[in-house]
Amino acid sequence: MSKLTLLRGDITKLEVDAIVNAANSSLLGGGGVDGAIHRAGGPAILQDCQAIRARQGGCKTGEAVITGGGNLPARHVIHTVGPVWRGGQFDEAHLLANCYRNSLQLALEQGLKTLAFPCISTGVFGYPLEEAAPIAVETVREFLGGHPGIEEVVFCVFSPAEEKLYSALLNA
Ligand code: AR6
Repeated sequence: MSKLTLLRGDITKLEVDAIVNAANSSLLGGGGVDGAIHRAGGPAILQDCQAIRARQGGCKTGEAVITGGGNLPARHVIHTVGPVWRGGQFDEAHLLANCYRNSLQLALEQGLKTLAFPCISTGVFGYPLEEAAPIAVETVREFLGGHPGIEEVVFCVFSPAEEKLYSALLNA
């Protein structure tokens, strides 16, 4: 059975098949976890992103693309684009669930077995954590139930508040 685990810390340090990046549709980097991943992973990740841009433009909200991991301990980075919070009436919940589902689907297609997610959209993009966390946990749980190929998913949280909330959801 696949495992769901919780860890507080820097996602760029994790030795998993892929870490997920909370990117933007340009795929050219930015602040938050995106900035941290590009800083730690080095220019190889940006090069791969630029190749994807040349092929298909950027990445739409809710979708996901994969690159190498550059200098990271993770072998790959799955870049997904979360929705910007605009009050909740603009399909944000569905788009956020798509980020988790499409990242997992891409991992499965690539034969990856372990991956780690940050709290997508809850930083710069302003999605309220209390609303985003249950979507993250439920979407991943549901996907893993139907796809035993993925062995472990780590929720990599950054703050004590995130840790508390996820811990309650995962133990429920
Ligand atoms: N490891 C794990 N989590 C982290 C790290 C890290 N090293 N650094 C930050 N977080 P954000 P978003 C957490 O803003 O809301 C960028 O500019 C952070 O505390 O990174 O999806 C992109 O280029 C928060 O819980 O992503 C986009 O333009 C979570 O990661 C935009 O921000 C997500 O916060 C995306 O905004």
